[in-house]
Amino acid sequence: MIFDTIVGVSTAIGYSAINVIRVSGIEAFEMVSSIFKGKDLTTVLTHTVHYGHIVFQDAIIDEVVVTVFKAPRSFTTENVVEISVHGGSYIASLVLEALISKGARLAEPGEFTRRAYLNGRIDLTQAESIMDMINAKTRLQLQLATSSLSGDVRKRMESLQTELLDIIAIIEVNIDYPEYDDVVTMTNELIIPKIKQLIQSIQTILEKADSGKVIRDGIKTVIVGKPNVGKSSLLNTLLNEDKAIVTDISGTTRDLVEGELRLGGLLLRLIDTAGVRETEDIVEKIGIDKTKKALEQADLVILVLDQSRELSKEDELLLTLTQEKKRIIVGNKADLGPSHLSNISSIISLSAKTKQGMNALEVALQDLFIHASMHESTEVVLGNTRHIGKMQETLQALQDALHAAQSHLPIDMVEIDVKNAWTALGEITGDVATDQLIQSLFSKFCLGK
Ligand SMILES: Nc1nc2c(ncn2[C@@H]2O[C@H](COP(=O)(O)OP(=O)(O)OP(=O)(O)O)[C@@H](O)[C@H]2O)c(=O)[nH]1
Ligand SMILES: [Mg+2]
Repeated sequence: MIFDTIVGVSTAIGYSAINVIRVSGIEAFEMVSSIFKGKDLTTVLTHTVHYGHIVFQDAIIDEVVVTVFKAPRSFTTENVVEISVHGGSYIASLVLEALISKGARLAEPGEFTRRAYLNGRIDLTQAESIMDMINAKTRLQLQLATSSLSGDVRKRMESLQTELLDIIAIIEVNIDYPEYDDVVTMTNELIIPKIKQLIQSIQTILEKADSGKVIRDGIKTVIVGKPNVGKSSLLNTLLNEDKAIVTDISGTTRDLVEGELRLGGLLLRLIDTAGVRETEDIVEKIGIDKTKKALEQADLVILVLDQSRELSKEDELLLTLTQEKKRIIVGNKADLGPSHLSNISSIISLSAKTKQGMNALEVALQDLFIHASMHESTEVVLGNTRHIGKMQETLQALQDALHAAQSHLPIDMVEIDVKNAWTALGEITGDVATDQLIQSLFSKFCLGK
């Protein structure tokens, strides 16, 4: 496709040494050359770097270095020039202005990447992984995004699509040759095991995706316990800062206090809560309600008990309340002497105050999640919420198809479901993408990307 020439600043505008201005489009070389004093960029080789000056309206704006990428060997597959100017927003804005006066258009957010997609250089999963890479905060998040950038997700989706095509082919043969009566049962015998197998693969991918999601979005970790057991102290110790207020008064924490902890490549979104107990205090009551809500949404619960005391009614209530959750039970205040709670299985003894035993907690946290993560996985790990949603749609459509086939519904009914599965899969890679989807996806990108 031939598009107009766009320009954008690819670096964050602010106080920096260098800004990179990117120009892409059919007239990129001519436009930059018209304001560049140095080599004639329309005649230089691709992938070369040139020193010179940006001159506009007879004044030198900046001393720059330009990099030239000739179509189709560039990010967008178009002619691309990257101009490295000095930092600060003023110079960049002058160069933008100069290029716009030569006919370039200011790029919309994500427009460079959109062009790379529209020109067939990358698929949707790769475009999205660029955004995920920019947003990554941990090593695993980055790893997840880069594996998708390399095309792993696309390849896996294509292999699933091939399997779907297999099924569609059998159905089509049946529709084209309806005169053979025995073909109907024959078709069911052929496609039911194939659909079942596909359902199995997709279920495995979705199970893996759970850990992908955890890597991408972080683990929502809620610290709960009765008042005064040291929840806020534990949060502060984990974060290594005095984030939450700690006092010896029960009911100190009234609202949720949050902090982020990076642990072995994982991101924990820690939430300290108000201690749970019966209370008449209206503010505390609201806090406790929030605790219960946070508990429902938690990926992981750290239940804190005070091991210097016997188990109380409130502790028991919380043990029951969190039973179904992925949880770690902590026996805090280990510095105060022998534990009264050693009968509770897999309790981790530690002291938020002296930090003894904190290591064991970190190991337990990593064990819970890293095992399930991408390291030992041979199946592709989907980390992107949109992809996971589409995968679930695919699964649903296939389950409908299976049901239809098993109930001996007319074969064209089965085909509708199989084709729905095909469409949902195609929407992951962008094979089947609506303009609206493309528009909304790319508008989430930063400017100049
Ligand atoms: N000896 C000892 N004291 C601790 C330890 N952790 C917390 N404390 C003390 O226990 C008291 C309560 O600590 P907090 O962290 O405020 O407890 P909390 O669970 O957040 O309490 P609420 O917010 O009221 O629910 C404070 O006096 C802390 O100094 C510990 O490991 N050892
Ligand atoms: Mg507290």
